[in-house]
Formats: sequence, C-alpha cells, structure tokens
Amino acid sequence: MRRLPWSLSLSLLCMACAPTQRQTPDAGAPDATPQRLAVNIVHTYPHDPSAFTQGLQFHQGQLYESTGEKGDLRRISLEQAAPLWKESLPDVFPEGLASDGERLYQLTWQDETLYVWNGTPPAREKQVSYAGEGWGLCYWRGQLVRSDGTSTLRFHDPKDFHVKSQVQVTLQGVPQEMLNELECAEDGVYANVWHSNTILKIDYATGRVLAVIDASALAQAVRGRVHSYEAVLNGIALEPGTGRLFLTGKLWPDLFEVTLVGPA
Ligand code: DDQ
Ligand code: CA
Repeated sequence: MRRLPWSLSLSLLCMACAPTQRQTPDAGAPDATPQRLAVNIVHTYPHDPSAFTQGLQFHQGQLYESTGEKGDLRRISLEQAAPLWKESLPDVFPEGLASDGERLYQLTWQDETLYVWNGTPPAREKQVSYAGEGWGLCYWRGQLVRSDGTSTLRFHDPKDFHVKSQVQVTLQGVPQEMLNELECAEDGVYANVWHSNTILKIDYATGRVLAVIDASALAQAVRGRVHSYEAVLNGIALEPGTGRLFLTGKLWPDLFEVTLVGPA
C-alpha cells in the first residue's frame, strides 16, 4: 500500500480534531446596538476578603468558589465569609469553575490542567491537560465554555476537554479581550472584563455582545475596604431555579445579589 505523504496524512487526521471557527452568518451587516444595563444591589452578603475569586458557581443547590493564587475549591454560604468546606490546590493557580449538574470542572491559569471533581463533598476524580491559559469556565448544553484572556471563547467536550468550536467576541465589530469569569445563562454567556467594572452578555452562536452591563456600583460599595490593585470585579453566579444573580470580586469583603436595570 502506498503511504500518503506525511503532510497530507497529518491534515486528514486533523480534519476531525480542528475546532470549528464559527463565522457570523451575516458578517458585514451592522450589529444591533447592544443593550446598556447597570446593576442594582438587592442584598449584601459576607465574602472572605482573602479569597482571590476566580470562579463562582452553584452546584447541586450549593454555592462553590474557586480561588486563585494559593488557591482552593471551597463551598461557601450567604451567611458567613468563612468557607463551609475547602480543599487546597497548593501547586497550581486555580481559575474558572463550572458544573454540569454532576461534576465540577476547575481550570488553572497557566498550569494547563483541568481538575474534575465528583461526589459530596467533591473529590478529585481526574485531571485533564489542555493547551493555553485558563481564565473563566461555564457549562452550557453539553459543552464547557472557556475564556483565556483573549477575545475568543472556546467550546470544549466535557469528556476529554478537546476544543469542538470557538467564536470571537465582538462589540459592534470590535474584538473584546480580557474576558475573565464566565456564567452561562440560557440566552447568553456573561463575562467579566478583567480590571474593569464591565460585564458583557454574549451570544453563544455569533460571539456578538448583546448587553454591556455597568457594575461600577459594586466597586463603589467596597471602596476603602479593598487594598490590592488586583482586587477587581470577578465572580458571577446564577442560581438555578430562582434566577438570582450573585456577583463578587477578588479579595472583596462582600458578595452581592443584584438585579439588572435599564438606563435611568
Ligand atoms: N487572571 O485571573 C486574570 C487570569 C490572572 C490574574 C493574575 C493576577 C496576578 C496574581 C498575583 C497575585 C497578587 C495578589
Ligand atoms: Ca461563574
């Protein structure tokens, strides 16, 4: 049997593995103007001011947090700042956190390792390696959505974490970078923009920004009580069933329940 040239066999192999770059179907057409929203604080709850929040996620009726730097996975509550349970991950820098209802998935920043947790309390089931940085993570319709600090969102298969497709996030045609913590909602994915008070709501299919949310009221509320340049808005969790929206920040003493409101 004649062997295929090396480069051809490689490209045939990779037809199955290369992620699909989604194209905006009507690229070139002017984007619809995104909604402009702001946050309204409904309740203020305690948050551990030493928690370098990288992921906030409801899982099986409980609230979990992934903390970075010398990080951990922890179960938290609205009643007290101290975690109810935690397991340290001393050798990595943990990042985004997602739940598929059964398992928790936790990214790491530059360690190229995904931790998969299972059971109550969560126990480490396996580690999967991936290429690139890990910033935010959320789960939507059988896929894990990952941000990595660029304007690209990648859609991973939860089984082996291979990238199935990707989309570029744009606001009226302009790529939006520094997308950090994510939260998957039915009608779009919320993303914190690192070192800003802005949360974007993004269309899964086209990457277009549907809404620009001004969360500066939260930074205002913690002003004078945070003491690090890195103490920025990060942490978005939607409570399944109630739809309550919770936001916090790295090293922030408060965790907020908010509603989104239109411009005054
Ligand atoms: N990332 O979350 C944007 C992905 C990474 C943030 C790293 C921030 C610097 C870490 C230094 C810790 C100082 C408190
Ligand atoms: Ca989240």
